[in-house]
Amino acid sequence: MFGKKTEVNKTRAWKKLESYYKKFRKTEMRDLFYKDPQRAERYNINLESVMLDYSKNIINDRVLAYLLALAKERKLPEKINAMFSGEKINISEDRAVLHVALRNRANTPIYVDGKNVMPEINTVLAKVKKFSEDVRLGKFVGHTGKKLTNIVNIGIGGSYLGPKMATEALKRYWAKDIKCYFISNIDGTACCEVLNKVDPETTLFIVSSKTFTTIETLTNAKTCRKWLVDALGEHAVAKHFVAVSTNAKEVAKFGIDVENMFEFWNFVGGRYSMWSAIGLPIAIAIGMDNFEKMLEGAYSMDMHFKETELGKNIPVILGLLSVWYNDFFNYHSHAVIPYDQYLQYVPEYLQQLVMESNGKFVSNNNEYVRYATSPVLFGGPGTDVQHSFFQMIHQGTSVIPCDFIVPAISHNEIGDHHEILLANALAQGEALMKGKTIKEAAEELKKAGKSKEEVNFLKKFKSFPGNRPSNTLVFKKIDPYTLGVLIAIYEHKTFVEGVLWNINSFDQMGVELGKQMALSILPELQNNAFGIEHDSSTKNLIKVIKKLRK
Ligand code: G6Q
Repeated sequence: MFGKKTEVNKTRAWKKLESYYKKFRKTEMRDLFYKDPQRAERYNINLESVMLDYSKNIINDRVLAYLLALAKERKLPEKINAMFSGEKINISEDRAVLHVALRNRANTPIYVDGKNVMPEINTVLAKVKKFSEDVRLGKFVGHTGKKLTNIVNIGIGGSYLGPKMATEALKRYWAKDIKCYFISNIDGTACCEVLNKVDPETTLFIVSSKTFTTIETLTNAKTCRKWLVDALGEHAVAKHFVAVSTNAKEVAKFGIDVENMFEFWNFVGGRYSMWSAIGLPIAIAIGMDNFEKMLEGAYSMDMHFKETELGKNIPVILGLLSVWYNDFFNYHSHAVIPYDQYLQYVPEYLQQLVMESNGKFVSNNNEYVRYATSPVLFGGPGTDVQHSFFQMIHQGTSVIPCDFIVPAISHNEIGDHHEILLANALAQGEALMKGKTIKEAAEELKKAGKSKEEVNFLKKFKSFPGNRPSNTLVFKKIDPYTLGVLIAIYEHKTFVEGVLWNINSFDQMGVELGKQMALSILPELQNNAFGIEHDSSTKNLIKVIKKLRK
């Protein structure tokens, strides 16, 4: 089936890693820690805003040197510069990739097709500032003169996950009287559940869609528009609907005045767009000063990524470790566990960022790749997930490297909650690394007064293999600046992986086929029309569902 293969895995640096891996793979982190008391200090990057401890990885200096050689062989520094300077690195769509321009706080010119993009970015940011302030201050009010206090974002994918994750992460910064809601799914329940909670007179709908052609968003927007018009009349639309899009024509066609449209551009990918006007709900909720702090945090990480040598560069190290596990150890999953309830949607957000960016099988040479690309990313907030999937992380047959995201201070320091939370975060990393040998398990059982038979029977069940890798990102407290730093770390880590795998992290052709087929099945569900020929399973499912819906 597959033609010519892209063979990043046949290059010199890759081969070196491969042969060293064979010698090194059985190395126990326990021993590495025992032999080197300085290990934690050496495998650590400490910035003002965040500290990365990557010492609990199955690495030594040699592994790192080989990984860094691979990065150089793949021309990572040149590719970082290409992205920052507006080159069209999204080759399948012939687009520049400039989410970094959205938070370019130095305002240095960045050119696309000979045009500096910064003036238009600044214009839209100024528009976001004015509008968000007007809504917050009650200067831009609803049709009946009431303050708009319910902000409903209608959008999906990249036009939803970032704003939802960030508004939740920064909930403590919301204006007291403002509430944010999100409608993404085409499932009517998503719409109804939100509309049941809000009052038309005080609700602002933000229809966020880069293309303004996405069926879920347009269907939800139409339903919400009808709901509003039924309650307040057609004239109310201008005061209750705004759009964020690149497509003014479709926005106008939908019936939103382009005056009420916030523009963004094709050089911003959906999943990288929360820094643009797509962040409007964030700006309204937390205020423009805080939104700008988030941009500043991301900008500081951009500068770190662009200007720091590879070996001391947080996104580079994280990206290299990911390739090390995914392609050499064959660990094809990755878990992200934030120990902060406000960060509960970060794993969901990262799922899209990572898997939509790097779940690819065609290389930039237009050939099939011969190695694993994106790992499966999943996660959830600690300690909740310790009581669900952590069983597998500790004792499963697949090894799943973890990232622990740990704020030293909580926004809700009540009693000793946060200390218990922190103790758990640190304990997981230590337990995963050290494990518990059968001998240790047996000794523990003996001490607990178990009989010889019980000890023998239980000792294996109670043992832990250990040597399971994790990174820990520690910072003071989740605030707008730190959130910007954190998200930019993962954006750039994803970029590093894409460069190493020689894939385009910035298209998403893989979501198209299902969409196309849904369009052909829809008329068959709605009436007795028959579309394309289906397989017998799909045909039967259509029949059964139609019968149930009668
Ligand atoms: C993200 C993807 C995708 C996109 C949605 C919504 O990078 O492109 O998730 O954001 O399909 O698209 P629209 O914003 O065009 O409605």
